[in-house]
Amino acid sequence: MFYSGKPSFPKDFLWSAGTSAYQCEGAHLIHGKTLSVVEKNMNHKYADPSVASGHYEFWEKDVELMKELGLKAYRFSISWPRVLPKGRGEVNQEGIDFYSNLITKLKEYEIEPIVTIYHFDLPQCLQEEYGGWSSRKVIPDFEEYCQVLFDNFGQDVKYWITINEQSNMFQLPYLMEFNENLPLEKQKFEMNHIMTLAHSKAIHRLRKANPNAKIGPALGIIPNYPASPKPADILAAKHADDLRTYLFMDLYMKGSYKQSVWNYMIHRGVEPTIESGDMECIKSAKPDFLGINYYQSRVVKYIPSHIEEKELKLNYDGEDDDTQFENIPGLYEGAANPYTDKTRWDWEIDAEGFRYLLNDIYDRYEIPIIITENGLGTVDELTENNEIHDEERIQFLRDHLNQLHLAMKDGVDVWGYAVWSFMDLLSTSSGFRKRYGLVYIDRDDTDIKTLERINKKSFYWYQGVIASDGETLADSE
Ligand code: BGP
Repeated sequence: MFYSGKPSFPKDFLWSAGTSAYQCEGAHLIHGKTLSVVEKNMNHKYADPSVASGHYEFWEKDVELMKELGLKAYRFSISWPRVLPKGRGEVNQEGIDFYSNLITKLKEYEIEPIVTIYHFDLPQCLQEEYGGWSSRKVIPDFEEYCQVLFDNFGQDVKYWITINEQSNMFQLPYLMEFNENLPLEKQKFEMNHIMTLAHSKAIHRLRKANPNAKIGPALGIIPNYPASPKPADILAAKHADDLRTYLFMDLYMKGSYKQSVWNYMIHRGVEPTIESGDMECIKSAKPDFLGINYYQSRVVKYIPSHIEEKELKLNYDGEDDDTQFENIPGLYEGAANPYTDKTRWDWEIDAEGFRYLLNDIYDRYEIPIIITENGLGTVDELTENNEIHDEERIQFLRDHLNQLHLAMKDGVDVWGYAVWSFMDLLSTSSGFRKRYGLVYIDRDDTDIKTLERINKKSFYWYQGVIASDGETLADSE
Protein backbone atom coordinates (compact mmCIF):
# COMPACT_ATOMS: atom_id res chain seq x y z
CA MET A 1 0.00 0.00 0.00
CA PHE A 2 1.11 3.57 -0.57
CA TYR A 3 0.96 6.32 2.06
CA SER A 4 2.19 9.90 2.07
CA GLY A 5 3.03 12.35 4.85
CA LYS A 6 5.62 12.41 7.62
CA PRO A 7 6.09 9.38 9.83
CA SER A 8 4.54 9.74 13.23
CA PHE A 9 4.62 7.06 15.91
CA PRO A 10 2.12 6.79 18.76
CA LYS A 11 2.98 8.84 21.87
CA ASP A 12 3.21 5.71 24.00
CA PHE A 13 5.46 3.82 21.57
CA LEU A 14 8.29 2.14 23.50
CA TRP A 15 11.48 3.50 21.92
CA SER A 16 14.11 1.18 23.23
CA ALA A 17 17.59 -0.29 22.83
CA GLY A 18 18.89 -3.65 23.93
CA THR A 19 21.78 -5.69 25.28
CA SER A 20 22.27 -9.14 26.76
CA ALA A 21 24.07 -10.10 29.95
CA TYR A 22 27.06 -12.11 28.73
CA GLN A 23 27.68 -9.68 25.89
CA CYS A 24 28.00 -6.53 28.01
CA GLU A 25 28.34 -7.21 31.73
CA GLY A 26 31.83 -8.71 32.15
CA ALA A 27 32.71 -9.91 35.68
CA HIS A 28 31.85 -13.31 34.24
CA LEU A 29 33.53 -15.47 36.88
CA ILE A 30 33.44 -13.16 39.88
CA HIS A 31 30.86 -11.74 42.30
CA GLY A 32 29.41 -15.23 42.60
CA LYS A 33 28.76 -15.83 38.90
CA THR A 34 29.72 -19.10 37.21
CA LEU A 35 30.36 -19.96 33.56
CA SER A 36 27.57 -20.27 30.98
CA VAL A 37 27.47 -22.52 27.93
CA VAL A 38 27.66 -19.63 25.47
CA GLU A 39 30.62 -18.08 27.30
CA LYS A 40 32.46 -21.37 27.08
CA ASN A 41 31.72 -21.92 23.39
CA MET A 42 31.76 -18.43 21.85
CA ASN A 43 34.40 -17.53 19.28
CA HIS A 44 37.56 -17.26 21.38
CA LYS A 45 39.60 -15.81 18.54
CA TYR A 46 38.22 -12.49 19.74
CA ALA A 47 37.65 -10.83 23.14
CA ASP A 48 36.49 -13.03 26.00
CA PRO A 49 33.51 -12.22 28.26
CA SER A 50 35.57 -11.43 31.38
CA VAL A 51 35.22 -7.67 30.88
CA ALA A 52 32.96 -7.32 27.83
CA SER A 53 31.64 -3.72 27.91
CA GLY A 54 32.26 -3.36 31.64
CA HIS A 55 28.54 -2.86 32.27
CA TYR A 56 28.64 -4.71 35.61
CA GLU A 57 30.98 -1.97 36.83
CA PHE A 58 29.68 1.03 34.88
CA TRP A 59 25.94 0.29 34.86
CA GLU A 60 25.03 3.59 36.56
CA LYS A 61 26.88 5.60 33.96
CA ASP A 62 25.13 3.53 31.28
CA VAL A 63 21.69 4.26 32.68
CA GLU A 64 22.56 7.97 32.76
CA LEU A 65 23.31 7.71 29.04
CA MET A 66 19.99 5.92 28.45
CA LYS A 67 18.27 8.84 30.11
CA GLU A 68 20.21 11.30 27.96
CA LEU A 69 19.20 9.33 24.89
CA GLY A 70 15.55 9.59 25.91
CA LEU A 71 14.86 5.84 25.95
CA LYS A 72 11.36 4.85 26.98
CA ALA A 73 12.42 1.25 27.54
CA TYR A 74 15.60 -0.79 27.88
CA ARG A 75 15.75 -4.45 26.92
CA PHE A 76 18.38 -6.47 28.79
CA SER A 77 18.80 -10.05 29.92
CA ILE A 78 19.41 -11.57 33.32
CA SER A 79 22.24 -14.05 33.59
CA TRP A 80 20.99 -17.36 34.98
CA PRO A 81 24.44 -18.34 36.35
CA ARG A 82 24.78 -14.95 38.05
CA VAL A 83 21.51 -15.44 39.91
CA LEU A 84 21.77 -19.20 40.50
CA PRO A 85 25.47 -20.10 40.23
CA LYS A 86 24.75 -23.81 40.56
CA GLY A 87 21.81 -23.62 38.19
CA ARG A 88 19.35 -24.12 41.06
CA GLY A 89 19.28 -23.95 44.85
CA GLU A 90 21.35 -21.26 46.48
CA VAL A 91 20.61 -17.76 45.20
CA ASN A 92 23.53 -15.36 44.71
CA GLN A 93 22.36 -12.24 46.56
CA GLU A 94 25.01 -10.11 44.87
CA GLY A 95 23.51 -11.02 41.52
CA ILE A 96 19.99 -10.18 42.68
CA ASP A 97 21.23 -6.85 44.04
CA PHE A 98 22.89 -5.98 40.76
CA TYR A 99 19.69 -6.42 38.74
CA SER A 100 17.54 -4.94 41.46
CA ASN A 101 19.63 -1.74 41.52
CA LEU A 102 19.56 -1.56 37.74
CA ILE A 103 15.77 -1.93 37.61
CA THR A 104 15.25 0.63 40.37
CA LYS A 105 17.40 3.18 38.57
CA LEU A 106 15.62 2.56 35.27
CA LYS A 107 12.24 3.05 36.94
CA GLU A 108 13.47 6.24 38.59
CA TYR A 109 14.19 7.58 35.09
CA GLU A 110 10.88 6.24 33.74
CA ILE A 111 12.66 3.78 31.48
CA GLU A 112 10.57 0.62 31.26
CA PRO A 113 12.65 -2.53 31.86
CA ILE A 114 12.01 -5.28 29.30
CA VAL A 115 13.70 -8.34 30.74
CA THR A 116 14.86 -11.36 28.77
CA ILE A 117 14.91 -14.40 31.02
CA TYR A 118 17.11 -16.55 28.80
CA HIS A 119 19.58 -15.15 26.27
CA PHE A 120 21.76 -18.19 25.44
CA ASP A 121 23.34 -18.50 28.88
CA LEU A 122 22.57 -21.89 30.40
CA PRO A 123 24.76 -22.51 33.48
CA GLN A 124 27.60 -24.73 32.28
CA CYS A 125 27.24 -26.88 35.40
CA LEU A 126 23.79 -28.02 34.19
CA GLN A 127 25.28 -28.91 30.83
CA GLU A 128 27.82 -31.09 32.60
CA GLU A 129 25.36 -32.57 35.07
CA TYR A 130 22.67 -33.78 32.68
CA GLY A 131 23.37 -32.48 29.19
CA GLY A 132 21.54 -29.15 29.51
CA TRP A 133 18.66 -28.72 27.07
CA SER A 134 18.86 -32.36 25.97
CA SER A 135 17.30 -33.47 29.27
CA ARG A 136 13.87 -32.79 30.71
CA LYS A 137 15.66 -32.17 34.00
CA VAL A 138 16.32 -28.66 32.75
CA ILE A 139 12.60 -27.80 32.84
CA PRO A 140 12.14 -27.69 36.65
CA ASP A 141 15.49 -25.91 36.95
CA PHE A 142 14.39 -23.28 34.46
CA GLU A 143 11.08 -22.92 36.29
CA GLU A 144 12.91 -22.41 39.56
CA TYR A 145 15.10 -19.75 37.93
CA CYS A 146 11.98 -18.00 36.55
CA GLN A 147 10.34 -18.10 39.96
CA VAL A 148 13.39 -16.46 41.55
CA LEU A 149 13.12 -13.65 38.99
CA PHE A 150 9.37 -13.22 39.42
CA ASP A 151 9.71 -13.23 43.23
CA ASN A 152 12.47 -10.65 43.23
CA PHE A 153 11.58 -8.39 40.31
CA GLY A 154 7.95 -9.20 39.57
CA GLN A 155 6.63 -5.99 41.12
CA ASP A 156 8.77 -3.73 38.94
CA VAL A 157 8.99 -5.58 35.65
CA LYS A 158 5.94 -5.49 33.43
CA TYR A 159 7.46 -6.98 30.27
CA TRP A 160 9.23 -10.33 30.16
CA ILE A 161 10.81 -12.16 27.24
CA THR A 162 10.99 -15.91 27.84
CA ILE A 163 13.67 -17.15 25.44
CA ASN A 164 15.77 -15.27 22.92
CA GLU A 165 16.03 -16.77 19.43
CA GLN A 166 15.05 -20.35 20.11
CA SER A 167 15.25 -21.02 16.36
CA ASN A 168 18.83 -19.76 16.01
CA MET A 169 19.94 -21.78 18.97
CA PHE A 170 19.87 -24.86 16.78
CA GLN A 171 21.67 -23.35 13.81
CA LEU A 172 24.61 -21.39 15.13
CA PRO A 173 27.64 -23.33 16.34
CA TYR A 174 28.31 -21.77 19.72
CA LEU A 175 24.98 -21.41 21.50
CA MET A 176 24.37 -25.02 22.49
CA GLU A 177 26.34 -28.20 23.15
CA PHE A 178 25.37 -31.39 21.36
CA ASN A 179 26.33 -35.01 21.96
CA GLU A 180 28.72 -36.07 19.19
CA ASN A 181 27.61 -39.67 19.48
CA LEU A 182 23.95 -39.04 18.73
CA PRO A 183 22.32 -37.97 15.43
CA LEU A 184 22.42 -34.17 15.39
CA GLU A 185 19.07 -33.40 13.75
CA LYS A 186 17.15 -35.62 16.16
CA GLN A 187 18.89 -33.98 19.13
CA LYS A 188 17.95 -30.55 17.88
CA PHE A 189 14.26 -31.36 17.58
CA GLU A 190 14.26 -33.03 21.03
CA MET A 191 15.92 -29.95 22.55
CA ASN A 192 13.53 -27.65 20.75
CA HIS A 193 10.57 -29.49 22.25
CA ILE A 194 12.07 -29.33 25.74
CA MET A 195 12.83 -25.63 25.32
CA THR A 196 9.28 -24.95 24.15
CA LEU A 197 7.98 -26.68 27.26
CA ALA A 198 10.28 -24.55 29.43
CA HIS A 199 9.01 -21.42 27.67
CA SER A 200 5.42 -22.51 28.35
CA LYS A 201 6.11 -23.21 32.02
CA ALA A 202 7.59 -19.72 32.37
CA ILE A 203 4.37 -18.23 31.00
CA HIS A 204 2.23 -20.32 33.38
CA ARG A 205 4.40 -19.27 36.34
CA LEU A 206 4.17 -15.58 35.48
CA ARG A 207 0.39 -15.75 35.13
CA LYS A 208 0.27 -16.89 38.77
CA ALA A 209 3.00 -14.57 40.05
CA ASN A 210 1.76 -11.41 38.37
CA PRO A 211 -1.35 -11.62 36.19
CA ASN A 212 -0.87 -8.02 35.04
CA ALA A 213 2.57 -8.57 33.55
CA LYS A 214 3.09 -9.34 29.84
CA ILE A 215 5.25 -12.11 28.47
CA GLY A 216 6.33 -13.46 25.10
CA PRO A 217 9.25 -15.01 23.22
CA ALA A 218 11.76 -13.23 20.95
CA LEU A 219 12.47 -14.99 17.67
CA GLY A 220 15.25 -14.15 15.23
CA ILE A 221 13.51 -14.25 11.87
CA ILE A 222 15.03 -14.22 8.39
CA PRO A 223 12.37 -14.21 5.67
CA ASN A 224 13.24 -16.48 2.75
CA TYR A 225 12.74 -15.27 -0.83
CA PRO A 226 12.71 -17.55 -3.86
CA ALA A 227 15.84 -17.16 -6.01
CA SER A 228 13.71 -17.04 -9.18
CA PRO A 229 10.06 -17.28 -10.29
CA LYS A 230 10.61 -21.00 -10.91
CA PRO A 231 7.85 -22.85 -9.04
CA ALA A 232 10.48 -25.15 -7.49
CA ASP A 233 12.28 -22.12 -6.01
CA ILE A 234 9.03 -20.68 -4.70
CA LEU A 235 8.31 -23.95 -2.95
CA ALA A 236 11.90 -24.05 -1.65
CA ALA A 237 11.38 -20.64 0.02
CA LYS A 238 8.19 -21.90 1.62
CA HIS A 239 9.96 -24.99 2.93
CA ALA A 240 12.75 -22.85 4.36
CA ASP A 241 10.23 -20.57 6.10
CA ASP A 242 8.35 -23.56 7.49
CA LEU A 243 11.45 -25.20 8.93
CA ARG A 244 13.25 -22.09 10.09
CA THR A 245 10.38 -19.90 11.27
CA TYR A 246 6.88 -21.33 11.31
CA LEU A 247 7.82 -24.52 13.15
CA PHE A 248 8.71 -22.31 16.12
CA MET A 249 5.97 -19.73 15.64
CA ASP A 250 3.20 -22.32 15.38
CA LEU A 251 4.41 -23.96 18.58
CA TYR A 252 4.39 -20.65 20.44
CA MET A 253 1.23 -19.20 18.97
CA LYS A 254 -0.98 -22.16 18.08
CA GLY A 255 0.47 -24.70 20.50
CA SER A 256 0.93 -27.31 17.79
CA TYR A 257 3.51 -28.67 15.40
CA LYS A 258 3.11 -27.46 11.85
CA GLN A 259 1.79 -30.53 10.09
CA SER A 260 4.17 -30.40 7.12
CA VAL A 261 7.16 -30.05 9.45
CA TRP A 262 5.92 -32.84 11.67
CA ASN A 263 5.52 -35.14 8.64
CA TYR A 264 9.03 -34.19 7.52
CA MET A 265 10.40 -35.08 10.95
CA ILE A 266 8.59 -38.43 10.99
CA HIS A 267 9.85 -39.20 7.48
CA ARG A 268 13.44 -38.61 8.63
CA GLY A 269 12.93 -40.33 11.98
CA VAL A 270 13.87 -37.20 13.90
CA GLU A 271 10.60 -36.26 15.58
CA PRO A 272 10.80 -35.30 19.26
CA THR A 273 9.42 -37.40 22.10
CA ILE A 274 6.07 -36.02 23.17
CA GLU A 275 4.90 -37.07 26.62
CA SER A 276 1.37 -36.96 27.91
CA GLY A 277 0.37 -33.42 28.87
CA ASP A 278 3.13 -31.72 26.82
CA MET A 279 0.95 -30.30 24.09
CA GLU A 280 -1.74 -29.17 26.54
CA CYS A 281 0.92 -27.29 28.51
CA ILE A 282 2.25 -25.64 25.36
CA LYS A 283 -1.16 -24.80 23.94
CA SER A 284 -2.45 -23.21 27.12
CA ALA A 285 0.59 -20.89 27.39
CA LYS A 286 -0.49 -18.23 24.94
CA PRO A 287 2.01 -15.35 24.81
CA ASP A 288 0.82 -11.74 25.10
CA PHE A 289 3.12 -10.57 22.33
CA LEU A 290 5.81 -11.67 19.96
CA GLY A 291 9.34 -10.21 19.97
CA ILE A 292 11.03 -10.11 16.57
CA ASN A 293 14.77 -9.79 15.99
CA TYR A 294 15.25 -8.70 12.39
CA TYR A 295 18.60 -8.17 10.69
CA GLN A 296 18.38 -9.58 7.18
CA SER A 297 16.48 -11.53 4.56
CA ARG A 298 17.73 -14.51 2.56
CA VAL A 299 17.34 -15.98 -0.88
CA VAL A 300 16.92 -19.73 -1.36
CA LYS A 301 16.80 -21.98 -4.38
CA TYR A 302 15.66 -25.54 -4.89
CA ILE A 303 18.34 -28.21 -4.90
CA PRO A 304 17.80 -31.87 -5.72
CA SER A 305 18.27 -34.57 -3.11
CA HIS A 306 21.52 -36.00 -4.51
CA ILE A 307 23.45 -32.77 -3.81
CA GLU A 308 25.87 -32.95 -0.90
CA GLU A 309 24.66 -31.54 2.42
CA LYS A 310 26.26 -28.27 3.54
CA GLU A 311 26.31 -26.58 6.92
CA LEU A 312 26.04 -22.85 7.50
CA LYS A 313 29.53 -21.32 7.84
CA LEU A 314 29.69 -17.74 8.95
CA ASN A 315 32.00 -14.99 7.85
CA TYR A 316 33.61 -14.27 11.21
CA ASP A 317 36.12 -11.54 10.44
CA GLY A 318 33.99 -9.24 8.29
CA GLU A 319 36.66 -9.23 5.59
CA ASP A 320 36.53 -12.24 3.35
CA ASP A 321 33.03 -12.60 1.95
CA ASP A 322 33.26 -16.30 2.81
CA THR A 323 29.79 -17.16 4.15
CA GLN A 324 28.73 -20.68 3.17
CA PHE A 325 24.97 -21.03 3.04
CA GLU A 326 23.41 -24.12 4.53
CA ASN A 327 21.27 -26.49 2.50
CA ILE A 328 18.86 -29.34 2.94
CA PRO A 329 19.20 -31.58 -0.13
CA GLY A 330 15.85 -32.10 -1.78
CA LEU A 331 14.50 -28.88 -0.26
CA TYR A 332 16.60 -25.72 -0.52
CA GLU A 333 19.96 -24.00 -0.42
CA GLY A 334 20.72 -20.41 0.56
CA ALA A 335 22.10 -18.01 -2.06
CA ALA A 336 23.22 -14.38 -2.27
CA ASN A 337 20.65 -11.75 -3.27
CA PRO A 338 21.83 -9.69 -6.28
CA TYR A 339 19.36 -6.89 -5.44
CA THR A 340 20.42 -6.01 -1.88
CA ASP A 341 23.55 -4.57 -0.32
CA LYS A 342 25.40 -6.63 2.25
CA THR A 343 27.12 -5.76 5.51
CA ARG A 344 30.82 -6.51 5.88
CA TRP A 345 29.74 -9.76 7.49
CA ASP A 346 27.63 -10.71 4.41
CA TRP A 347 24.25 -10.03 6.02
CA GLU A 348 21.74 -8.86 3.39
CA ILE A 349 20.55 -5.33 4.14
CA ASP A 350 16.84 -5.36 3.37
CA ALA A 351 14.64 -2.75 5.00
CA GLU A 352 11.64 -3.57 2.78
CA GLY A 353 11.95 -7.18 3.90
CA PHE A 354 11.21 -5.88 7.39
CA ARG A 355 7.80 -4.56 6.31
CA TYR A 356 7.14 -7.72 4.32
CA LEU A 357 7.97 -9.92 7.30
CA LEU A 358 5.91 -7.90 9.77
CA ASN A 359 2.83 -8.07 7.53
CA ASP A 360 3.30 -11.78 7.00
CA ILE A 361 3.67 -12.58 10.69
CA TYR A 362 0.78 -10.38 11.72
CA ASP A 363 -1.51 -11.85 9.05
CA ARG A 364 -0.77 -15.33 10.35
CA TYR A 365 -0.89 -14.80 14.10
CA GLU A 366 -2.61 -11.46 14.79
CA ILE A 367 -0.60 -10.84 17.93
CA PRO A 368 0.95 -7.54 19.13
CA ILE A 369 4.61 -7.29 18.15
CA ILE A 370 7.66 -5.64 19.65
CA ILE A 371 10.86 -5.39 17.65
CA THR A 372 13.34 -6.76 20.16
CA GLU A 373 16.43 -6.37 17.94
CA ASN A 374 17.35 -4.51 14.77
CA GLY A 375 20.69 -2.95 13.98
CA LEU A 376 23.89 -2.89 11.96
CA GLY A 377 27.08 -4.69 12.93
CA THR A 378 30.09 -2.96 11.42
CA VAL A 379 33.55 -1.58 12.14
CA ASP A 380 33.46 1.86 13.79
CA GLU A 381 36.53 4.11 13.85
CA LEU A 382 37.23 6.72 16.49
CA THR A 383 38.30 10.04 14.91
CA GLU A 384 41.11 12.20 16.29
CA ASN A 385 38.44 14.29 18.05
CA ASN A 386 37.04 11.21 19.80
CA GLU A 387 33.95 11.06 17.61
CA ILE A 388 32.29 8.23 15.72
CA HIS A 389 30.63 9.18 12.47
CA ASP A 390 28.55 6.07 11.92
CA GLU A 391 26.45 7.31 9.00
CA GLU A 392 26.09 3.77 7.70
CA ARG A 393 24.31 2.74 10.91
CA ILE A 394 22.06 5.82 10.79
CA GLN A 395 21.08 4.97 7.23
CA PHE A 396 20.32 1.37 8.23
CA LEU A 397 18.19 2.37 11.20
CA ARG A 398 16.39 5.14 9.33
CA ASP A 399 15.46 2.83 6.45
CA HIS A 400 14.25 0.10 8.80
CA LEU A 401 12.26 2.47 11.00
CA ASN A 402 10.59 3.97 7.93
CA GLN A 403 9.57 0.50 6.80
CA LEU A 404 8.40 -0.34 10.30
CA HIS A 405 6.24 2.75 10.22
CA LEU A 406 4.77 1.67 6.88
CA ALA A 407 4.01 -1.77 8.31
CA MET A 408 2.18 -0.07 11.17
CA LYS A 409 0.20 1.95 8.62
CA ASP A 410 -0.62 -1.35 6.92
CA GLY A 411 -2.23 -2.33 10.22
CA VAL A 412 0.46 -4.34 11.98
CA ASP A 413 0.21 -3.82 15.75
CA VAL A 414 3.75 -2.90 16.85
CA TRP A 415 4.16 -1.35 20.31
CA GLY A 416 7.91 -0.96 20.62
CA TYR A 417 11.27 -1.06 18.89
CA ALA A 418 14.70 -1.82 20.34
CA VAL A 419 17.89 -0.92 18.49
CA TRP A 420 20.50 -3.61 18.80
CA SER A 421 22.45 -2.51 20.63
CA PHE A 422 22.48 0.23 23.23
CA MET A 423 26.26 0.06 23.60
CA ASP A 424 29.02 -1.79 21.77
CA LEU A 425 29.21 -5.29 23.11
CA LEU A 426 30.75 -8.63 22.49
CA SER A 427 29.44 -10.10 19.27
CA THR A 428 29.16 -13.80 19.97
CA SER A 429 30.61 -14.65 16.58
CA SER A 430 33.01 -11.78 16.02
CA GLY A 431 34.02 -10.14 19.30
CA PHE A 432 34.46 -6.37 19.56
CA ARG A 433 35.43 -5.88 15.95
CA LYS A 434 31.80 -6.08 14.93
CA ARG A 435 30.09 -3.18 16.69
CA TYR A 436 26.38 -2.50 16.94
CA GLY A 437 26.12 0.17 19.65
CA LEU A 438 24.73 3.68 19.75
CA VAL A 439 27.40 4.19 22.42
CA TYR A 440 31.02 3.39 21.62
CA ILE A 441 33.03 1.45 24.19
CA ASP A 442 36.70 2.31 24.14
CA ARG A 443 38.24 -1.15 23.91
CA ASP A 444 39.06 -3.68 21.24
CA ASP A 445 39.58 -7.42 21.07
CA THR A 446 43.11 -7.39 22.44
CA ASP A 447 43.23 -4.27 24.61
CA ILE A 448 40.70 -3.34 27.29
CA LYS A 449 41.83 0.32 27.16
CA THR A 450 39.73 2.81 29.15
CA LEU A 451 36.19 1.41 28.60
CA GLU A 452 35.17 5.04 28.19
CA ARG A 453 31.65 5.52 26.85
CA ILE A 454 31.43 7.81 23.81
CA ASN A 455 28.11 8.65 22.16
CA LYS A 456 28.19 7.93 18.44
CA LYS A 457 26.56 10.13 15.83
CA SER A 458 23.75 7.53 15.69
CA PHE A 459 23.11 8.17 19.41
CA TYR A 460 22.22 11.81 18.71
CA TRP A 461 20.27 10.85 15.61
CA TYR A 462 18.13 8.31 17.56
CA GLN A 463 17.69 10.87 20.33
CA GLY A 464 16.08 13.17 17.73
CA VAL A 465 13.87 10.39 16.41
CA ILE A 466 12.57 9.59 19.89
CA ALA A 467 12.02 13.23 20.82
CA SER A 468 10.01 13.85 17.62
CA ASP A 469 7.94 10.63 17.82
CA GLY A 470 9.61 9.55 14.62
CA GLU A 471 9.01 12.72 12.58
CA THR A 472 12.72 13.26 11.90
CA LEU A 473 12.81 9.96 10.05
CA ALA A 474 11.57 11.94 7.07
CA ASP A 475 14.80 14.03 7.09
CA SER A 476 17.64 12.66 5.05
CA GLU A 477 20.32 14.18 7.33
C1 BGP B 1 21.13 -12.01 17.70
C2 BGP B 1 21.36 -12.13 19.16
C3 BGP B 1 22.14 -11.03 19.78
C4 BGP B 1 23.21 -10.43 18.89
C5 BGP B 1 22.76 -10.27 17.45
C6 BGP B 1 23.86 -9.94 16.49
O1 BGP B 1 21.10 -13.26 17.14
O2 BGP B 1 20.15 -12.24 19.87
O3 BGP B 1 22.62 -11.50 20.99
O4 BGP B 1 24.39 -11.09 19.03
O5 BGP B 1 22.13 -11.41 16.97
O6 BGP B 1 24.62 -11.08 16.21
P1 BGP B 1 26.18 -11.06 16.08
O7 BGP B 1 26.67 -10.45 17.34
O8 BGP B 1 26.59 -12.47 15.89
O9 BGP B 1 26.46 -10.22 14.88
